[in-house]
Amino acid sequence: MTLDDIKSAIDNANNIVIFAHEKPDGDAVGSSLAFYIAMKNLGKNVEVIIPHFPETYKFLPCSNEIKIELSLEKYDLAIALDCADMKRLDDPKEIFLKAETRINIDHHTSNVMFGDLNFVNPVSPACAQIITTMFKYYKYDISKEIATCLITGIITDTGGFKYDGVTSETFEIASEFLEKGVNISKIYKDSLSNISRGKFEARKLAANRIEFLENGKITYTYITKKDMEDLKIDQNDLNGIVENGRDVQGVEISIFLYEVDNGFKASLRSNNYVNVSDICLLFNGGGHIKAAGCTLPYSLEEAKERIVAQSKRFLK
Ligand SMILES: [Mn+2]
Repeated sequence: MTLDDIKSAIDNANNIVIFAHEKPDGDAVGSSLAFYIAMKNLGKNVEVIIPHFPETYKFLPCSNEIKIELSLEKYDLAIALDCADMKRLDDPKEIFLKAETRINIDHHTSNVMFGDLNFVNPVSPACAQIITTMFKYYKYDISKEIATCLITGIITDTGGFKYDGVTSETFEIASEFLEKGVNISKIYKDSLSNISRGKFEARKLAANRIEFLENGKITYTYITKKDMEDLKIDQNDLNGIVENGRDVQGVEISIFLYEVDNGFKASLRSNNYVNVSDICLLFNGGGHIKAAGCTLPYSLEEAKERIVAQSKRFLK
């Protein structure tokens, strides 16, 4: 079975490299560091590459060991975590492709099974929860450091245990980790509540621009490159903006656009019945049923028009 095949691949590898998705969130970062520490504990020569590491997660153990450039050209094993497809994989993608064996561990419904070995569970609320289950199955020692990284992934991808993907296992894991001495309350604050001034200003600006469309069933807002320059922030500081629209009563779909080199990235959230991953797939993106994204290579006006037009079609 796949889980055993992955274990053999790990056992047989000397040099391992760990990748996450571009613009990594708490799940991508937490999963990567948990895997990294576990591989180090096994005595592997392991590297984790995150070219743009978000400041928010500097509190995680071993975050100072994350590489922005890799030291080898070819690895025995490359592991992609929390990443649905090759397009979203962080750079350098070619090093991932060149590896002897490629493993894909993820929980996105839109995962395209791009690894030689794929362990994908779309009903798991976080990649970190899948990894927790794997480590238990492998009887790896889940140290306090590893548990801190894993619970950070779980807390951030569940919005602090509040999304409906949360399972009873999620709370069992949290309970076990609490017993190991992991400070869940502090992790919650560090990763979800405490935000920089720049991030706060970006949220304020985006909130001021929110438009209510389709009788208040859709919210739309945006941030341009110029805004990011003015506020001295980067894309990592935009996490959470799309949630603001979703929290308003009567809203089914929240749309947030932010400018990138080739147009705009769209981040979508839904409340009850719309599958936003399906909307984003129409634009070659994807994600989860209630949280997804895509790239719109258009001007702001055209990007807005296209994504809103498709979103409307999904409303009841
Ligand atoms: Mn995730």
